[in-house]
Amino acid sequence: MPFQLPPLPYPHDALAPHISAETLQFHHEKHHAAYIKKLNELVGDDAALAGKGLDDLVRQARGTVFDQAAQAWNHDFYWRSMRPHGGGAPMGAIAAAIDRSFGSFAAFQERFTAAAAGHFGSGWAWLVQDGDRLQVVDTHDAGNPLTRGQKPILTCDVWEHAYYIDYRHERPKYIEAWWNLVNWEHANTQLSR
Ligand code: MN3
Repeated sequence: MPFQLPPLPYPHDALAPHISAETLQFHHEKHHAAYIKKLNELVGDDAALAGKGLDDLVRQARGTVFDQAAQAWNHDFYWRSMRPHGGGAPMGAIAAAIDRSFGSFAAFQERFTAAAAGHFGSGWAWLVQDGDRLQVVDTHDAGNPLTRGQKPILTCDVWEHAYYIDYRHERPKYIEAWWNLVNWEHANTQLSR
């Protein structure tokens, strides 16, 4: 199988109480795993796609191959956008870049929260680098900012499966919890790439 489910970067219970072990188990071992499985089935049937990496598929593929590849990519990036005992104020280069692009961390937080909470239907909220500025964007379904020439820095999954077990229909409560998990080290690593 060309694509493997990457392990979660922390134990299932490591993000509690913000995201429960049950949510992570379903989200990683059922949802994320299903995208990888379907991607392998699609790529296995198509000689033109064999040997391509996930980044290439996200940038080049269309239709169902794009959907599965981008969901595989987005979930791996989402796990790494969070960490146990994360959150708080940003530090290092990302802190300065946020101030430069949004005016303040509070202004960025407000913008990102509004994008994540206000996104209609399934999708993702992102902090991206676009040229020399940071921006908040949201994408529908499997959408990924790489297809718009933007560099992903952080993401929050706003598909219902990301929060329904813990928060039912209350997406804003999940987003509030997500802020306690933000992995600023990951953001700094992406910014410097
Ligand atoms: Mn998901």
